[in-house]
Order: sequence, then C-alpha cells, then structure tokens
Amino acid sequence: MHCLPGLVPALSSLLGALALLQLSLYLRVPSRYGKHEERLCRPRGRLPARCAWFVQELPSFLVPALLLALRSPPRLEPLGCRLLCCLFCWHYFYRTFIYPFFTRGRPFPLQLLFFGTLFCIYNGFLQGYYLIYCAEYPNDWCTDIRFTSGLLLFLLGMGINIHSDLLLRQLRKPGEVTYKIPQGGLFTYVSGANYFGEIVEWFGFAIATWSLPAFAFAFFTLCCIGPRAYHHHRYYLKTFTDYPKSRKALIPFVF
Ligand code: NDX
Repeated sequence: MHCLPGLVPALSSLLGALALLQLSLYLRVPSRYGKHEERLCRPRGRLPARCAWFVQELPSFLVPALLLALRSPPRLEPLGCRLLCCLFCWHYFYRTFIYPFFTRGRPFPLQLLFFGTLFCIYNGFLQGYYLIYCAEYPNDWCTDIRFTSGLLLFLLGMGINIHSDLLLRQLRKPGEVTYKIPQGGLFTYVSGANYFGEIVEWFGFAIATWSLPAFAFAFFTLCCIGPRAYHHHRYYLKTFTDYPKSRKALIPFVF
C-alpha cells in the first residue's frame, strides 16, 4: 500500500461534511441512545451496552493496528510519527478493551450501533492510513511546540474523560438504570464533563499531529458530542429541580 495523493484530503473533507450533517441532525433532537432514547424499544432492537461498545469501538483500534502490521518495510522513524500513532491506538485500546467492561449503561440501539461501527472503520482507516503511510515529520518533531502542547492537551483531556466516565459509573449500583445528578470533578462546572475531556483530547491530538484528518476528527467529535452535552444539560434541568443552576453545559463558566 502507498500514500495515494488526494485520498487523505478527500476522506478528511467527507468527515468534515459528516460532522456538519451530524450537527444539523442532532442540534435540535439528541441522538437516541442512553437517556435520550424516547421509550425503551424492543429488546430485539438493542444490544447490551458492554457488547455494543466493544463491537462499535473495536475497528478504531484494529484498523490502524492492521495497517501498521501490513506496512512493509515497517515504519520505525521518525519517533514523532510512531508516538502519534500510539496515542490514537492507546485511546481506542481503553475505549474498546477497558471502558465497555465497566459500563453500567443501558442496552444500545442496533441501528446506531451499525452506523457507529461504520464510522469507527472509516475514521480508524483515515487516521491510521495518514499517520502510517502519508505523514512526513522532521526528526525533531517531538520537541516542536505543536507536538508538546498538543500532547499535553491530549493527556489532560484523556484524564478528564476517564475520570468523568468513572464518576458517572459510580452513580449506579450494578443492575440499576436510573439517572442521578453527577457530582465532583469537572461535573462541578459542566454537565458534559466526559464530553469536554474527549473534545480537548482530540483537539490536542490534532495540534500534535498538525494534520487535516485529525482536525477533521476533532471537529466531528465537537459536532457529535457537543450537542449531546447541551441535551444532557437540558435533560438534567428538566428532571431535577435541585440541579445546580451555576453549572454550564459543556465549557466551564462559558457555555
Ligand atoms: N461512539 C463516538 N451520524 C458513538 C456512538 C454513537 O465513540 O448516525 C461517536 C463514539 C454514534 C457516534 C459514535 C458516531 C455518529 C453516530 C452515533 C449514532 C448516530 C450517529 C453513528 C461512534 C450518526 C451520522 C448521521 C453522521 C452518520 O443508561 P445510559 O447508557 O445513559 O448510562 C450512561 C451513564 N450515565 C449516567 N448514569 C447515571 N446517572 C447519570 N446522570 C448518567 N449520565 C450518564 O454514563 C452511560 O453508561 C455512561 C456515559 O453516558 P453519556 O451519555 O454521558 O456518554 P456516551 O454518549 O454514552 O459516551 C460514552 C463515552 C464518553 O466518554 C464520550 O466522550 C465517548 O464515549 N464518545 C461518545 C461518542 C462519540 C465520541 C466519543 C467521539 O466522537 N469521539
């Protein structure tokens, strides 16, 4: 496999277009899973959350890992390139092999699972193909301010995301499916603390890679879970009369 000129910009533009489609679809009406599922649909139309998240996220880890294994001769240099590929796989290793096994979420709709899996194949291919076959970085990229600041943002975002998902999980006892007011960590300031962390993480990745595919993915993330954070916030305000009034939806003190 080689780097085909034009393929990466074309796939990145399509990802940007999908992000806008996503925004137009889910700005007014939330995507129908979790607390926004209108009514509990037939069990046949859903898969247990653990299984669904594992299946859906697996391609994001597997596709770049396969592309890396198929590359001949193996790409070992520069170090910056290897580290960036590892960061992407590291996130999806967590999301595929760790997150699903602890989730206490509701069963996931099969229809969304299908689209989510397609999306993860597409994005896993785009990010992996770019980093493994196309990206050119100078040998001292690891000391470039874009790499170091992006890496710091990525780690900060990942820390916030994992910690916030843990706080959400602790709201429920095993088997429970009710919703409670999230407390602690960044939830003190925003309703979508886990989403805020994920968005910071992928913008950090985009800065560290300084690449069109990664910026397109960060933009997609913003358009996908940004509106969802807003809908979560409205849901909490409507459901809990004692919900903290000073808490924002997504960005602490701002929005
Ligand atoms: N999965 C990313 N679009 C998505 C699945 C849905 O990883 O057709 C994008 C991802 C996919 C989406 C994916 C892509 C676009 C799709 C969409 C479906 C339609 C859409 C395919 C792939 C589409 C077009 C048209 C463009 C093709 O019961 P429960 O489940 O609600 O329980 C929850 C629990 N919880 C609480 N428990 C007690 N009390 C409370 N108050 C609670 N509040 C929540 O916590 C869950 O078990 C858990 C987390 O819930 P929630 O709702 O806060 O987060 P969730 O949305 O489930 O995300 C989980 C994590 C989170 O860290 C988030 O940052 C990350 O995954 N994520 C999620 C979505 C996308 C994404 C990251 C990204 O874009 N990077």
